[in-house]
Amino acid sequence: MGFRVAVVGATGNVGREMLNILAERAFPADEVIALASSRSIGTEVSFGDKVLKCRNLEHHDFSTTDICLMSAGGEVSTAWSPKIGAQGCVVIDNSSAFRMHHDVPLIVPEVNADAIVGFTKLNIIANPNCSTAQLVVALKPLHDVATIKRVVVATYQSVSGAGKDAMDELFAQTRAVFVSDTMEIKKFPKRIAFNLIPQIDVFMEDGSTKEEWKMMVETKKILDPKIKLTATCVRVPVFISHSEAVNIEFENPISAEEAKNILREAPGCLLIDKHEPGGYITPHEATGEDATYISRVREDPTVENGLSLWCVSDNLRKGAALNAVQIAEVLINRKLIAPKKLAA
Ligand code: 11C
Repeated sequence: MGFRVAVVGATGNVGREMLNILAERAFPADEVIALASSRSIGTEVSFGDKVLKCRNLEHHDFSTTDICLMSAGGEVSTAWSPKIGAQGCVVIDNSSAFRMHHDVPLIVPEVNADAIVGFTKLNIIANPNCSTAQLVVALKPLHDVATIKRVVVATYQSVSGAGKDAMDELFAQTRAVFVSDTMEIKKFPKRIAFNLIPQIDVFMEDGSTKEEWKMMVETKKILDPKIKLTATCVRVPVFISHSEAVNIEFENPISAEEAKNILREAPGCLLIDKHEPGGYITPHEATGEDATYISRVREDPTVENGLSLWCVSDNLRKGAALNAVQIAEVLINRKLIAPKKLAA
């Protein structure tokens, strides 16, 4: 008997990718149900070679569902995830609503799969922010060997992180430049076409942005609370895949060559690092792929035990949908859930 899986927010960028990934990985589901808000009822979404019609989230009986992949934003998650969890359906939530909650594990399977056991109180497991997920996949194997003290990261984040409307805005603005049309700015604080914007999410009191804060607190929760991290998060005119320039200071010595050998073998990582033009990964190549790509690994002689590297991953996949499905796979592989027996 297989599982019953609901995808909430099935018409969004991440919801659609969740359905793709469930199908690609032949997830052991007897039924996959696409759920959305009332305005998207009946909208058709692809699931492998099938087409699913979105049903109304409000009318779904979660007591007959085993796993809910939730990607409908923080407000919907705050309202729905605890109710769904209370009906015995495990919620894997892609929003930031519960990430820092004491009783909610925040999981990247390659990094802290063992922490998943903490989900049973609320039946909610959180998926991290996309920019955090790829970063911790790259940091974890290095931390295990040389102990990270401090990370300085600058991100180059694609517009798909801000949703489908944001992708449409980049497209429309780019077109407007070429045909000399009026340019509309709606989703981003400034024009994004042929530009970049050093603000993702709202400002915090200390002048950092919430995206930068999330990278710091989520890395601590997933990897190690002792790691110090400072981030500068920047939106760039790229449709999909986030890139990160990462500088790391370690407790113990580690050479670039050692780091490369470790990253070559590390789960979820793919090293592409040739010292020649094009011998590194770009967001265009990472799109549609599952790996966290690492390039440009080099020693930083300006600090003791320092390394710099370049890290790129598909933010809709490892940064969101893939990580959520991998969490569901951990639940199943570790026998932490079993399909509910439904009345005949
Ligand atoms: C972005 N990282 O690129 C954001 C999107 O906390 O899940 C994901 C926000 C989050 O805009």
